[in-house]
Amino acid sequence: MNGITIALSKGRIFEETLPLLAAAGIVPLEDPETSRKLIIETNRADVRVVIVRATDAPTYVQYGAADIGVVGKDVLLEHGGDGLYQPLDLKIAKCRMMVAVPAGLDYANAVRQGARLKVATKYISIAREHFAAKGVHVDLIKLYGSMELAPLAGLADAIVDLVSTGSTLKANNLVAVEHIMDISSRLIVNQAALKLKRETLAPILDAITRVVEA
Ligand code: PRT
Ligand code: MG
Repeated sequence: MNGITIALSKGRIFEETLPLLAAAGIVPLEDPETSRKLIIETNRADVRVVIVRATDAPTYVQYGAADIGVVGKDVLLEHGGDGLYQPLDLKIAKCRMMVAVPAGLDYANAVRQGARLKVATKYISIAREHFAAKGVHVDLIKLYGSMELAPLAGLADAIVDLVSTGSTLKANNLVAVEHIMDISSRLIVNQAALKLKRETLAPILDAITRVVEA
């Protein structure tokens, strides 16, 4: 295939990438929220969008099944970034990676005592690195979603999760106690495609760069 395949997840990444694609003259012809199609044609015969699970976008781009993709820094750090060229912070889908605990828990004390803290998260590598850097001993428990439930159900003492408005934490009587890092989405590019499809890719990457920096 000589054209360009773009990997996007539906939801906030798809929505927030639309204006960036539009600036590059690319308009998807269907909405993944209403269409069940996983391959979406665009106004350009040589550009298509594939709809993937957010955590699968780096994998599609790494193996060249997609030439470019959009992915949260959280997902990228957990993936490792092998085989990916990351030219651009798109500054979309912004949030913060936080440590949160049940309201009322004395977190400072819990991490000071040297006792092992049970931490539930989808973001094992980010969490491991964060607590290792602080010298805090943790037992990490891998979850795939609804991290907020873990401390309430007695599975963990704390969670590491993304926070945007803070309303999910609040609704579950949790409070953020540490800010690990700011998160936004990145444009990732397959390294081979960057060379082999430069003629088609370069104008798209340039147009997106211009609109992000504007
Ligand atoms: O939802 P699904 O399981 O299919 O996949 P996903 O969660 O990986 O995808 P999606 O589309 O929800 O998220 C894609 C990317 O958006 C993530 O990788 C992040 O980089 C980014 N992003 C930005 C967020 C949020 N904001 C966010 N608030 N991802 C998730 N959340 C969740 C968070 O995990 C928590 O459960 O929203 C909840 C908190 O939101 P507030 O507003 O209540 O604080
Ligand atoms: Mg989600």
